[in-house]
Amino acid sequence: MTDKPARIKVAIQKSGRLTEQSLDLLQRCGLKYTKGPDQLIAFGENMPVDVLLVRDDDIPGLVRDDVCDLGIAGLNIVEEKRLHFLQQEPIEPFRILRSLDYGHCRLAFAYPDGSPLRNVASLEGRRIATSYPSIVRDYLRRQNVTATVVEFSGAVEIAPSLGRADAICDLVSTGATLIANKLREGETILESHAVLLQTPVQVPPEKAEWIGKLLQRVEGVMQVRESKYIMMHAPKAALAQIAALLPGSEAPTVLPLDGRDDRVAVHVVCRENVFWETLESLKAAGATSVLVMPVEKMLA
Ligand code: PRT
Ligand code: ZN
Repeated sequence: MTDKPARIKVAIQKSGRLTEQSLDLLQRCGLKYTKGPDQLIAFGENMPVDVLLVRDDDIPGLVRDDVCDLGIAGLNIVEEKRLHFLQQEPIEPFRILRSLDYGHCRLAFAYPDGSPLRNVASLEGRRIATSYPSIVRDYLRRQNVTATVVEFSGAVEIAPSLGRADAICDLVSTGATLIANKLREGETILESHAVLLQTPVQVPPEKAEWIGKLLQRVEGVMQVRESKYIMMHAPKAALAQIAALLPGSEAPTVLPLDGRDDRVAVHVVCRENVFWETLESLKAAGATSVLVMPVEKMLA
């Protein structure tokens, strides 16, 4: 074990698609911070938690080497680095603590328009450009396809038109980049989103306590984002029907209404998003005065 002071270091992306939501998540967990003069570290003011702002590619390595206790990066980067580290040393390089609800994209094959290539099986003996060589090699091996993986660090989508590859495997979100480069999307090999990583090293108790607190708060933030507090008036006779319509709810609180024997007030927390269709079904079941409110904080 190293002799580090008991402050927790969390690595997040310095500037990119995951930065804003990662900082927002830490702030919602209660962290107030001041950025250092070099903008590479944000010092926690009210918790023993400092945030290192780095390139996303460096995050898994910083967590593996125990330079940082926690890290947030896309599963695409995490899985690529995990496979790479496992080749060097056959022990899990870090722990993936949980999935986060942002940074969604997919790692997928794509074939040039008009080419005879249509699926992974047709890639036998061909060249595939990608920034994810370990994931792609691992996938091809499992599919029993022998192909050459050409590593690109960016602009993978132009590799076929440059004559450098026959197909690509890259991240896709809306699909607009593929269309603009005359590529057809094929098989998805990884559904990706941001994940929270922890060092594989056992942490001292004073750090473990804060990591535990932080994790519980992350859990709360994730639940709150989806949760809604619903209030309505409903016929007593329709209570079972109404409870069945509410997504992910626990037993509702049922309160009497002044001067009404047949109707009650119903309050409930739904742990899933509530859509207009649900409200329409509640109304059809006899509910009136239906209010849906956001939940500010939650501790399960
Ligand atoms: O500087 P640094 O190395 O930290 O940043 P970066 O440029 O490597 O990463 P960045 O900020 O682009 O992405 C960070 C993470 O966001 C990725 O590792 C993914 O986990 C996630 N993410 C989500 C995406 C996308 N969506 C995405 N669409 N990362 C990249 N893209 C790119 C993709 O590579 C392709 O070029 O967007 C293009 C496709 O988008 P569509 O919408 O046209 O399909
Ligand atoms: Zn990167």
